[in-house]
Amino acid sequence: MPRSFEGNFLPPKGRFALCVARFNGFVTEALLQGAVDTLLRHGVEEDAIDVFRCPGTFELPSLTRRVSETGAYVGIITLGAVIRGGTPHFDYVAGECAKGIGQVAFGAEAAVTFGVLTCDTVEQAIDRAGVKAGNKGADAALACIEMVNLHGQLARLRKGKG
Ligand code: INI
Repeated sequence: MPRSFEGNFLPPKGRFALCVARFNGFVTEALLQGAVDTLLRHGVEEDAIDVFRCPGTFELPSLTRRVSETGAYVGIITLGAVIRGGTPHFDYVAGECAKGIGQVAFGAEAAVTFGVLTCDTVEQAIDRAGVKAGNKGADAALACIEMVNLHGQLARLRKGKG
């Protein structure tokens, strides 16, 4: 039987950071609430959670990189909402953000997850922030817990204790 590795949802050791864009705050605050609630319900202590806010989703990658460089966090959850408004701004902001956070995630020690909504309408965004279609902030928090625990297993393998 081959060995198989995947993260579980047990309370992970270490601190979590939430990087949140204030633009479309009525949506991003709901994503934040969903993410914090998920962390707490999975046994992460309230005082192990820090929240960092930036003006908009465009600023999320640079904030996330700097938060990751502190070395203080095992998990970083990024939260934002880009809503199409009939201008090309949407594509630039959404594209830069996804690319930038992907680059940070690739190079970071911490597990970095993506809770950024890209929606055509306000209604779609609200639905994905806890109304009809779940809460993307909660999903990103859950993925982060799983990845932190998987990183823990990989660290034990690296030390020859796996
Ligand atoms: N920022 C968002 O987070 N969501 C948006 O929908 C959005 N739109 O559409 O303009 C948005 N723009 C602001 C941007 O993220 C920067 O904060 C701004 O351009 C300053 O750099």
